[in-house]
Amino acid sequence: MNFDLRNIANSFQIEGDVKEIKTLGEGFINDTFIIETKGDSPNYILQRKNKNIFHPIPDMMNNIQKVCTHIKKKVVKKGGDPLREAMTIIPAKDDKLYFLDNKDEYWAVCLFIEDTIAYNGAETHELACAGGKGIGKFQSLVADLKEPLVNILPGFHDIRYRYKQWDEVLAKNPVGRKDKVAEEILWIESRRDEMLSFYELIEKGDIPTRISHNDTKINNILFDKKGEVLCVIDLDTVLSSTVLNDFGDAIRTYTNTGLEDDTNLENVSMDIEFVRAFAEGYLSETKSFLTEKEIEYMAFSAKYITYEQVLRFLMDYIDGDNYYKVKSPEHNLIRTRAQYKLLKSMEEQFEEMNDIVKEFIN
Ligand code: GN1
Ligand code: MG
Repeated sequence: MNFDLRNIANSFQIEGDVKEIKTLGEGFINDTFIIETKGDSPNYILQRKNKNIFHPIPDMMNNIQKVCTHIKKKVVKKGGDPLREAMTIIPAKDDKLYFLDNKDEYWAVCLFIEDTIAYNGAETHELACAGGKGIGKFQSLVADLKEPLVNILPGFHDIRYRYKQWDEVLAKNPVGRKDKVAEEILWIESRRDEMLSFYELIEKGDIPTRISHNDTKINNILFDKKGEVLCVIDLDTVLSSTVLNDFGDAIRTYTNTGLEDDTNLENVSMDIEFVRAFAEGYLSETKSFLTEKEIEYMAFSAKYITYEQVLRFLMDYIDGDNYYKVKSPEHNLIRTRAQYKLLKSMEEQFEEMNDIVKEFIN
């Protein structure tokens, strides 16, 4: 689809004149651009929000605004800079938090935070530790947010819901790919009971529900030049769920020695020293409020989220690539295999992961 990006940008309350609009990043869901302005005016991030995934988008934008406003108040109280330490949503000219274009597409703009770095992998232990602190701090900042958020992504990290989708896709087999991935399907099926037992603890309330980010992969965090976390971004998925999803997704991305879609499986494994570094940072911010059950299942959450990711990539492959953007017809299968290799590595090092959590709790 072709969009008149300038016209869209100018539908928002941005300062200055647009110089150029360029594509940014590698998101799998939304389309992201940077709006560069002339002179000293700030630059902005423009996103086409994926209405097939997040709905309703207006509710999602309200959720994000609630979270940002809450964080900004706290940053100001502590003498920090609310324009750098939290996302700033720029409303459209009609004051809505989004702009609906004439193709029925939703757009949103936020301030671009200058002098920051986003990483696609944790390069050092210090960075992983800082990332852990950042996610932990984010969770503690929103822990007392009392305003309810609308669940714009029902069933997002709910494995019962994922199995329902999975069973339907397998039954339909819409593009005839199922037979080709018989072995991969067994990877999912053989762990069904284990994953459901964990999920039951959340359903029963033994593991509490709190506001969490739900997409804590490393590139959703902005670091400053000193390597400290400045701001957690990509708040589309902020929901009431378990904080374990955030820990698990971070471990999935910070500790992988290869790429999420590595074609060379030998590259892929979980580096236990990065688990240690991330857990140290994370627990330094959160151990005061986490419950015993949350702590008990922290290491498991890494397996849970990685397993869920294997399932989601494989399900999308069988479904004919309708959810994730793909760069080649086999891309979702490549992702599936690489994430499965990571899951196996987590299973092999599960006891060590548990010991690390205990180490930083005591
Ligand atoms: C998607 O859009 P992005 O890349 O931040 C996805 C996550 C997956 C991730 C896999 C709303 O995140 O759940 O873990 O890709 N977001 C949504 O890298 O589905
Ligand atoms: Mg992202």
